Order: sequence, then structure tokens, then C-alpha cells
Amino acid sequence: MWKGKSKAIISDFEDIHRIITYRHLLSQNLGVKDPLRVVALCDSDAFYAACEQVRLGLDPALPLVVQQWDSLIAVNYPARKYGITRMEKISEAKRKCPELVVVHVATYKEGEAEPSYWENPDTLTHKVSLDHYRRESMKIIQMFKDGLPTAEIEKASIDEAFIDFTRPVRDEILKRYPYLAQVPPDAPNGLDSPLPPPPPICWDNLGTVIPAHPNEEQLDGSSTTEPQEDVGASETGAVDGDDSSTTWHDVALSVAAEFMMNVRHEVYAKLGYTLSAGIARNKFLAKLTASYKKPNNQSVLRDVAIPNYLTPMPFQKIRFLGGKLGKALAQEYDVSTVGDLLTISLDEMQRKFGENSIWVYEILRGIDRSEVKEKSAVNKSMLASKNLLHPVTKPSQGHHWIRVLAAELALRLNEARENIPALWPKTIVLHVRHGYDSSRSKQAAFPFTRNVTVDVIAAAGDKLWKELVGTDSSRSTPISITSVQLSFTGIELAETGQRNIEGFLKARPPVSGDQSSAAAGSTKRKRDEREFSEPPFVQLAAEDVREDVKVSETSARVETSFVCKRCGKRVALSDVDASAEDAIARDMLAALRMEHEDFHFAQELAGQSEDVSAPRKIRPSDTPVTKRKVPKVKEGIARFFTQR
Ligand code: DCP
Ligand code: MG
Repeated sequence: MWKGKSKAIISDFEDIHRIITYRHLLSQNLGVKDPLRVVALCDSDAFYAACEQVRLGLDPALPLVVQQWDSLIAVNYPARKYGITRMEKISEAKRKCPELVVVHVATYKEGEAEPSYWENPDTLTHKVSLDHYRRESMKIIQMFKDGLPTAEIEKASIDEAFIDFTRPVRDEILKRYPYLAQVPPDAPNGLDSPLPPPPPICWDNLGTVIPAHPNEEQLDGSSTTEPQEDVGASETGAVDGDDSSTTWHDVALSVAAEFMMNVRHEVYAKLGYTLSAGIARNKFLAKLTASYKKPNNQSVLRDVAIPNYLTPMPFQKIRFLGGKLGKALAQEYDVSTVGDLLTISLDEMQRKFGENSIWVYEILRGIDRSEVKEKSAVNKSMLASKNLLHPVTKPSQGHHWIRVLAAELALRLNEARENIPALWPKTIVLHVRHGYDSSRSKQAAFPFTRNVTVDVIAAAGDKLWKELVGTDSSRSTPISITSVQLSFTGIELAETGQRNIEGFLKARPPVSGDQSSAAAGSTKRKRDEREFSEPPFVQLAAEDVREDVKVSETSARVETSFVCKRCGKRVALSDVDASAEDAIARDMLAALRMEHEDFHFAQELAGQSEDVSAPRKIRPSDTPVTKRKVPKVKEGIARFFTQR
């Protein structure tokens, strides 16, 4: 064990003991160092399962799972009581709970413009659709936005969002305690004088307040299904038997907890979903706090509780510390918990792991300065894909899958255009994989039509298919296509100039698909066609664009690679890993994604950003990349992150 171990603890967390002054409270410039900062992470409970329970109008107490082919992808809390987990097979789950409600995810079927819940969907003919969950997720986010107009909201995944409450909480504190708006004339240091002592806080009905001294408190670990039952361990109002430690930051947390509780009630009342949340001083701590007690609960991590919450935690469970760096730290110092590592001085850490290990030093002390930033609703690309268990062996079989994929793209583009009508894809790309190694793609400008129908997309896709794969009569060599992907790229805002987009689209002449109805030979029409043959595009600012979200058939089986949003490179599981079971392959891809992100993070820390800033480009081939030439990362903690 590292010799200095006994030296650690409370003084290490000095960042959380800052004196809060009038300047802090009254400053308009609320940055990530604001001592009154409050951030929440909100996560829907058993999300896909809840979506199905609500859609079907079932009793939430019924055990329910969501199935995708023969795997489980979501298990509701009543089903978890039977010991059912996501890793299980349907047969095993049913054995544990014979009355289990099993809902297969919706699928696309050829000839149908929309996905549906078919009797016996078959992976050989159907394609999974997650559209319903995506839509429900947007509704929840919209309710957050409507209910918290001055909060910053960042969607973190399909069922998670960070909410920065700092601004609305600040406004509320000034409203509730108007005497804080003026610095008292006798304040010793003017604006830099500390605020007066905070009022006592009643934590009743604000959630579970994580105790500062957990060993002295008994937590109520029961779970609930009604938001009204969401009450915490400290519902009596006394916090940890030590109200003297109450700070203005606790007041801020309690106001945020009140807001959060209201929004959660609202979401439950209007949409029927229960949410769990963590409320703390930054994103890192909010995320850790959200899982403290689930489902249907919100937990609050007061600053005073941070040391005892973090110190017993195995540090390798912390994001970014799970990989090589975590292992190296564990070996170097023979330690396992955050508390053990607190004994390592910054000097010592920097000597062994480089200057930038200050980041590790801070995170161990609960310091995280990353911002909560709303991402744009605009995807720069949309991709629909299908892995084929039974490969396509004749070119004529391609049409079926092109139509299925076209239906998904049509639905998604038209849905996006409900919010932003001017959205237009510049290019359509067809990508096919032969066997397991070689893949090819072909792209074309997407026709500028008023209505993006399945027919229009499928026609463009069929044309590409013909060019890429050929026809039954033209093809002499055998084919074995194991994956087909159809995507829109370069989705931009069509420029509307002084006119609105509706007018612009109405002025459009018919394009190829509509040409039969065009008044052939009309001079006027020809001029219009020239004028409008290429829709002008406005480049979206980088920050307005959410990078490629690969929406393949599942977030599971078929996804064995991803395009990194930072460097544009395709990162893939090895063939062996990719052929693992669904859930395992999915987890491995998630780990790979995290590891790749860690690499960039470390690279940035090490100031080696050349590769990171390279223009984003989707490789035409998604052949697994295993032997990429990478810039050598030699220094500091960056050497503990691998690029794959
Ligand atoms: N999901 C998936 N495959 C995974 C993980 C998740 O398809 N490996 C889907 C199904 C989940 C949804 O994403 O319902 C949200 O993921 P969560 O990890 O938040 O899990 P749940 O919401 O189901 O449960 P919890 O209550 O633990 O958040
Ligand atoms: Mg969830």
C-alpha cells in the first residue's frame, strides 16, 4: 500500500469549501467555476420498457421487457424483481416470470412507409426501428425546456439529459431572499464580502439527500413507482444531524431539487414516464449521484457529503479511469479506491504521469469544469442499415432492403423537417459489404423534390444499387452481400434568401421523379430548372451540428463500428469481437467508443491535437481499421490511452 495513505482526506476537497460572496451571487458572468453552480443528470427509468408500457396503456406494476429478435434490450423494474436482466434470453426470462409481458420492438417491413409492431417480425425480412423511443425522448426533453426556460439542457443519450440549473436557481434565490440583491453598506469588503448565513433548509419531499456521514444513517432503500412516493432518507428535514454546515450552495441545491421534482412530476403526469435524477455541483458528480437510488427517485449530493461519497469508491469505476491509466495508477501505488489515491500529491502524480494528470487529481476531488451545452437538433447525416444474416446473393434481392431502408430515412428526414422545414440532404450514399472484409459505396446528389417520399429515396437507392452491384443479367461473378446501408449526408439548411422555405419549395419545378408532369419544352420552366437545379445551401456552424448519429438497425447487433465525431475515422471492433453475442458486442463497442474518446481527451491534454483537428470525413469503406498509423503519444497520461 502507498505509504502516504493515511495523510489524505477532507482538506483534499478544499474546492468545495469556498466562501460565497455577493460578487459570486450577483455576477452576470456565471462560469463553470461558479461556487453556486448546480447541475442535474436526469435518466428515464427502464426507458424502452416504459415507452412500451405507456404506449400499450398497461399497468406499470406489470413485469415487462422489450425484445429485439431473441435478446432483451430493456427490463422494467417489476421484472427486475424476478432477477431478470438485460443479458438474458427470452426463454430464461419467461422461466423466471411466466406472466412476463414481452414486447418486440417495432420493425420496418417492405412496402410499409412506417414501422409497426408486427406479429412475428423476422430478422430475415424486417428491420428494427427505434423511432418511437427517439420521439418519446424528444417529448421529455421538450418538457424540460418548457418547464425550465432559463436552464441549459444537454441531451446526453436517448434517455439522459444534463440540466444546468445555475441560472434559474440564482434568479429564484434573489427572488426569495431579496435582501441579497444589495451589498450592505457596512459589509467589510464590499462585493467581496461573504453572504450572510443561509436560512435553514427543509429537505422534505426534495429527494434523497446523500448523507455526509453514511455510517451514522440508515438509508431507506425501498423503491417506488409513483412520483409522489419519491421521498428521501432525510425527509424529516434535518440533514445528517448537522444543520450548522448548511451553506448557500445547499440552498441552491434545494431550489434545484424543487425544480427538478416539479419537472419530474409534470413528465409523469403528462407522459407517464418516471425519471431518476442526480443533483450536485457538476456533471461528473451529478452522473454519479443519479444512480444512488433508482427508480423514480432524485438524489442530492451536498458539498459536505462529497468526500465520504467519493472516497470509498473504486476509482477504476470512474469514467476515463477504467482503462490503462486506472490500471497503471493502481499498480504504481497499490491502491483501489478514490480515498487511497487522494494521498498522492499533485507533484508526485505529475512527476510520474505528466503535467496533465492535474485532471485526474481534480476529478478525484470532485472537481469537473466541463460545461452543460445544448446540442443542436440537427443531424448532419442520417443512416439506416441492415446486417443480413442470410446474405444477398442475387442483385435483384437488393430492392427489398433498399425500400425498407428508404422507409426509415423518409420517416426520419420528414420528422426532422417538421421542426426545421429547410433541412435538405445534399447526398445519398449506398454502402454494401461483401462477406466480412470488403465493402464498397457509391453516392449521388440527392434530387431536390418537395416531398421526400419512400419512392423518391428508393428510386435513388435502386439507381446506386444498380451501379454498385449490377443486375442479375449483367452480373457474372457471384455476390454475397452481408450488410446494406443507405444514408443521407451533408444535411444542411436550404438557403431561403428573402423567401421562406415554403415559398422556395413551391417555386421548385418537378425533378426527375416528377418529370412526366413537367411542361416539356417550356422556356420558363427551363430557366427555372437552371436556377434551381442545385439548391443553394447555408453551411451550418460546427456547433449547430450534432455529428453523425449512426442509426443502424439496432443499437446492438449490427453496430460493430462507429465514425468518431472528432477525427472522422471509423473505429471498428475486431472481427472476433464483432461476432460475439448481441449484448456483449454492444458493450464492447461502447467500451471502444469510450476508449477512443479517452484517446482524444488525453491527446488534447497532451497538446497533441494535430490529428484531432483533421477534417471530418466519413471513409467510403467501413472495413475494420486495426492497423492505423497514429501519431505517437509519448508523454504524460496520454500514453495510457490507445487509439483504435
Ligand atoms: N439500451 C440498449 N442497449 C444497451 C443499453 C441500453 O438498447 N446496452 C436502450 C434500452 C434502454 C435505453 O437504451 O431502455 C436506456 O438505457 P439505460 O442504460 O438508461 O437503461 P434503462 O433506461 O433501460 O434502465 P435504467 O432504469 O437503469 O436507466
Ligand atoms: Mg435509463
